[in-house]
Amino acid sequence: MRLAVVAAGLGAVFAGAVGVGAAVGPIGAPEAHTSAPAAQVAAGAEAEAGYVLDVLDERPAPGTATVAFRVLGADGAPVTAYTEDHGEDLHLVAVRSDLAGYQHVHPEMAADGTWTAPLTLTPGSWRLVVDTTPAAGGDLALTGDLQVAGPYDPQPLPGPSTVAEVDGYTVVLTGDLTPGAASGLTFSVSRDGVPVTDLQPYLGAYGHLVALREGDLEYLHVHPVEDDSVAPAPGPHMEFAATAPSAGSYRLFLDFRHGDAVHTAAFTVPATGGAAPDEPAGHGHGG
Ligand SMILES: [Cu+2]
Repeated sequence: MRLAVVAAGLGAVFAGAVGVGAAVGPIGAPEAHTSAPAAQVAAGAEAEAGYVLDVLDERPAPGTATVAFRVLGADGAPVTAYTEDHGEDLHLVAVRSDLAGYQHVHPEMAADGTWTAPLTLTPGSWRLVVDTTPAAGGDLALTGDLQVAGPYDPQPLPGPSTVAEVDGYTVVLTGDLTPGAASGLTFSVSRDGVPVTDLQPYLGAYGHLVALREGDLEYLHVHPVEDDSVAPAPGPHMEFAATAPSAGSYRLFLDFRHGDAVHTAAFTVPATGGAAPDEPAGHGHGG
């Protein structure tokens, strides 16, 4: 049953935030990976809608490594044509199995469909998430793993917190996660006690949120709260809606851009209480 919920609800790995407020921002409504047919969304599975993530070297050395991979279609051939989303053909998230070392990068593709990107890897098992939309269709979140040799130094998940400090910024999270129910999450950015109101667009939005569950590294369903009648404001608030498929601890990674640099604020958020997760009516899926 849980897998069915996952398949139905986990379309969004990346979601852009709509700023809250009336100020006119320089960008339009953000895009989000929320429109994928449920049957094509099965985060956590290696194959999805017939597509497979083919990691070319699953055992890179620790340090700065170039990860290389291909997206193979149902016919086994590498996909070379993609549809841009959030300004990129393909988004790669890498995180160690203890949810440390989060990286969100944009690989380059060679003509033969081989993607490469530099990652900084410490010993341990790493989860790769490739978020992409082949031109032929299908909004994918393909996963794979890397095993990096060396002494693994697992880090405990930081305790739940609604405040994150990063690069001199303070980000405050308002909202809770309730298993099986949509919840609003608002992030507010300030620096030295002053709200930041001149966030810079990053990948077509003012904020991007990636969320993973402790343990199985499953994704949380996240999408921006959109109001088509109001242009997004460049801070200080970024709003998302999220549905936690089941109880557990989630690590949220919020990317935002300010001062010509991208900053990532991370939060541990427990999802407790609420209704037991169940498969929503009307969410068909391919099993
Ligand atoms: Cu990206």
